[in-house]
Amino acid sequence: MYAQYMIGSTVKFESDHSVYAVWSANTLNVTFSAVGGTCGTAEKSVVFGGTYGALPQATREGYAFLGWFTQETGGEQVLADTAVEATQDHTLYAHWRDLLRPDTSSGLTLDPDERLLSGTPLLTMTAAQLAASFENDASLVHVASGSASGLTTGAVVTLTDAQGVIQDQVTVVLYGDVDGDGRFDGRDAVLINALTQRLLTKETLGAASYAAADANRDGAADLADINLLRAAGLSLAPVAQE
Ligand SMILES: [Ca+2]
Ligand SMILES: [Ca+2]
Repeated sequence: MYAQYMIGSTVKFESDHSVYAVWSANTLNVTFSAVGGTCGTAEKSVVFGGTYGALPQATREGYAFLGWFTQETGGEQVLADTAVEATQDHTLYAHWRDLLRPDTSSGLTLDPDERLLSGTPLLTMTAAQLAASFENDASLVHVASGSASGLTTGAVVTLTDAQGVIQDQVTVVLYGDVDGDGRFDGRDAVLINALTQRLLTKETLGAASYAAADANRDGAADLADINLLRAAGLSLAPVAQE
């Protein structure tokens, strides 16, 4: 003899006991394969004819999670409202988009949210050297340098796949080079001043120039940065990037 318990039932037992899960025939087990990444949820139960419901997130360093698919390569994407049409237990596979990953030895820092690239080596690198400073296949990394003389704030690094489809894009920041000419001088100071006067905003200036305006990287663009740029212009010295 057995009793059936609903989820949330309060059950009182008089003695030692065993409880067995009895799945009805149309309950299926879905396994999540993170394919190189990690996922906190290994599996979930779904019901044939129902929907998949909430699906877990997967994470992988240096990649963007695209969602769950029926095949490791290709296949159909499965969303929370996708109907369960499979009649057997099955696996869903994480798909990933490749992101730019600077070599750990490159001295470059990538802000993962703003997609801004910074670091002292940018002061002296050529576009070709920058393109070779990533873990990614160098033939898929393209640098629009911004200036013939070298890298500047606003230079764009693009990662494509073998078919040329853009996978990721990051923008160079040289702290202090607000106007993106690769120099550190009074013209940058003028833009920082306009920012402090609220004549310019992050939106009008762009994320890279806005980040560059905090030349001493103390968290605010203000008089100290203006003075730093004026001094840099007089001495024709670059602003320290570290
Ligand atoms: Ca400049
Ligand atoms: Ca500052």
